[in-house]
Amino acid sequence: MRARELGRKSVVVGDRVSLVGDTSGAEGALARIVRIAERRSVLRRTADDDETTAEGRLERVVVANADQLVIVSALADPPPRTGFIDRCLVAAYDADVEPLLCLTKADLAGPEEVLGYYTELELPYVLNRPDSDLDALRALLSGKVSVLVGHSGVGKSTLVNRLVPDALRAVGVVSAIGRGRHTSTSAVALRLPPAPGVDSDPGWIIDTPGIRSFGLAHVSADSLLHGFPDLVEGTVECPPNCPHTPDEADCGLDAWVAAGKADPRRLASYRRLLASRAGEGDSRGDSDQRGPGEGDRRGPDE
Ligand SMILES: Nc1nc2c(ncn2[C@@H]2O[C@H](COP(=O)(O)OP(=O)(O)OP(=O)(O)O)[C@@H](O)[C@H]2O)c(=O)[nH]1
Ligand SMILES: [Mg+2]
Repeated sequence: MRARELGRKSVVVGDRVSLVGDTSGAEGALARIVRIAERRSVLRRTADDDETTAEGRLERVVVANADQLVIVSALADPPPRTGFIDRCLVAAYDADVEPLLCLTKADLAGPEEVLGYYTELELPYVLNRPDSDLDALRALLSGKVSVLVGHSGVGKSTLVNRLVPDALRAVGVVSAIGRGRHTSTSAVALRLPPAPGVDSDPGWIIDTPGIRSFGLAHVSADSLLHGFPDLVEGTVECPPNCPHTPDEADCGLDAWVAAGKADPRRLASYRRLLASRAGEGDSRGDSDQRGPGEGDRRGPDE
């Protein structure tokens, strides 16, 4: 339990804490969390993108101290949404957490379209199907604390069960998008089992409930661009304080894309995020008041 002296400070999955009391873990044992160590990284999201609204200010810490954000996207059922992946990338760069794209259900559809969208980015990725071996993924998880995020039904818990055979995470059927039932309801950190014959630390994996959107009200307009490293160089010719919006005639990004240096869909995605932050629609009106780390019951929007 939390000690009273912690006040309203929240404890989230991934926190390193100091305990006093009976730390034996035996049945009936009681220990108190008396201190939360300084967090190395904090992955946050907000309920929507506009910081002038109550929803935009409702911030949820997804997880503390993660080294890697594993963006889990199914190739079908539910279909991939690059807008959502782009938001996760922004959040990862903002939190100084390395991104890894994990494409699941490769038995149902090919990855070409999603990967084609990210060709200009050196984004590490893994492909998964029910019969694929997980060696490549294990190698990328080794020695790190990795958190899985993605829409409901993309196969996060299925993956965790394969990586950690005694995890016994419940897996569900994919519900109609928008109906938004999700199977996992809280985030759980699990220690990965050591690989046979390998001495190094296998790392930790954190399963989280499905989310429908990744609100970015806490990320400044300037920092949004960090999630689009393929566009950054295209802004060097911009006038000072260029807002990079479509109505800014001198914005260098239009010429950058016209010259074939980046995918026009990436620029469109970046500008959608800018508009959303400015409260110009596209924000995800997910205004329910649930606590940190909990999933979104309604279905994915982006
Ligand atoms: N065909 C196929 N189905 C898969 C694959 N991975 C997972 N599934 C199925 O997808 C469904 C949803 O999987 P879950 O692991 O519960 O998804 P989740 O991401 O944990 O969902 P939430 O907990 O709701 O966020 C289950 O019926 C799985 O059997 C895959 O690689 N291929
Ligand atoms: Mg799950």
